[in-house]
Amino acid sequence: MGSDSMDPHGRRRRAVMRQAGTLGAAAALGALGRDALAANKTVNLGFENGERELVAFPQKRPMILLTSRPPQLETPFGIFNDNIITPNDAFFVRYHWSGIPTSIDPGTFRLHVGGNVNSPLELSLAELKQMGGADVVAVNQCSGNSRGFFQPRVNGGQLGNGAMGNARWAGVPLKLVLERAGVKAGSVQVSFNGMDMPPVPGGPDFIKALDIDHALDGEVLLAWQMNNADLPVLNGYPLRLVVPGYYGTYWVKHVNDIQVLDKVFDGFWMANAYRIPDNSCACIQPGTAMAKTTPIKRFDVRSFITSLADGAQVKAGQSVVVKGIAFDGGYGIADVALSLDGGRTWMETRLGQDLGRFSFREWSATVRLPKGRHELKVRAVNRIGQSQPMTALWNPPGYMRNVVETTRVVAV
Ligand SMILES: Nc1nc2c(c(=O)[nH]1)N[C@H]1C(S)=C(S)[C@@H](COP(=O)(O)O)O[C@H]1N2
Ligand SMILES: [Mo]
Repeated sequence: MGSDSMDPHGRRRRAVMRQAGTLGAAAALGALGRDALAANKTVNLGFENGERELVAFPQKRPMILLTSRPPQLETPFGIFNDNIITPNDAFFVRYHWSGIPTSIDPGTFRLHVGGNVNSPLELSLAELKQMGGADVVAVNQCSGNSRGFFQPRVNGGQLGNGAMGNARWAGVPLKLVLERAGVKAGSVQVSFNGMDMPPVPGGPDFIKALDIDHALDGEVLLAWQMNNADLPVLNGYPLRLVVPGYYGTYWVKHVNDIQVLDKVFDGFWMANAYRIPDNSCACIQPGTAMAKTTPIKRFDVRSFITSLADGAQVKAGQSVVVKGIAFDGGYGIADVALSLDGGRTWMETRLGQDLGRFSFREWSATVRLPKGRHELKVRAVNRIGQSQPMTALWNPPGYMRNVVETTRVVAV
């Protein structure tokens, strides 16, 4: 049954009523619009038109609101300084279509596996859970994370740096499920579809595909847990794809249909969207158009200072621990260097606990800053020598930003 309610901006939204009794709290979003509480606070993301409201959606603390229909929420950046693992209630949320599932019955949920297989499957959550557990700590990052900082500006969600998060994901390796179905010879790709739908007929359903070798590599998971708890509804309850090292676009939420294909999947979200310039920098001359494109894949290398916000004050002449995070597409972080003078000289930092090559890696350094203004920069290198550019690369969709970040501080 549908009913109308108002979102925090007073726009009309359709809300699906909670079906009392049959569902656990975690399975029901209830009347999203009514429950989303404006915290009556705003944050500024640091680019023009970067003023955002903080709004609490079900199972979430107040988060930076990009859109409410569909829910698109960014993690307030300070969260990344508190813990190397991003808490579930602060983990970012990204959807393409407003037709998101608002009530899911874990008892009747089924995962369908079909296409180019010997025996198509229909698996319940209980059956999936019996297939054994695997887990991985991995960063999920949106392709458009930090898009709001692109110069010249580009179309798309104007995100700050909070469309990323690091969690321990637990589930079953996709490989085991595909092997149970029996992948036939000649298979080329595997497609993944979730329970969300375009709200208008003809809108392309959000379906993604991985190459068959990738799908069978044992690293890709069908996950039901995040940080030892059920997935929050907005992060894909009851089951999502986890593709370590790859951009979030492949991490299909509420996944309930998997098809093994004997040709390259040509759906909109692979053939038309989430494509980058087909060259080594995934970049082109600012303001020009892309020629040859290819689907986006692995993260590039990134690093951030988390302990000091841009414009922060520190005590002059006293030792201060500066810390932050670094990550890459799965080779692992080898080194993080810090500059206190705008990039002229660099110092080594200490790396924190290693939670695996797909995780955020903490780094820290003890510094003393003389009175005055300072430009701090941080640059990571991964184990295959990839690093970050000193000036930002550009592409029309605003993907893969990984410029060396600058944090200005004043020592007083
Ligand atoms: N079913 C479904 N899964 C989806 C999407 C979506 O729109 N629908 N968006 C993808 C994109 S682009 C990203 S960045 C991640 C974000 O994951 P999160 O919302 O759990 O942070 O989900 C991915 N999985
Ligand atoms: Mo994304």
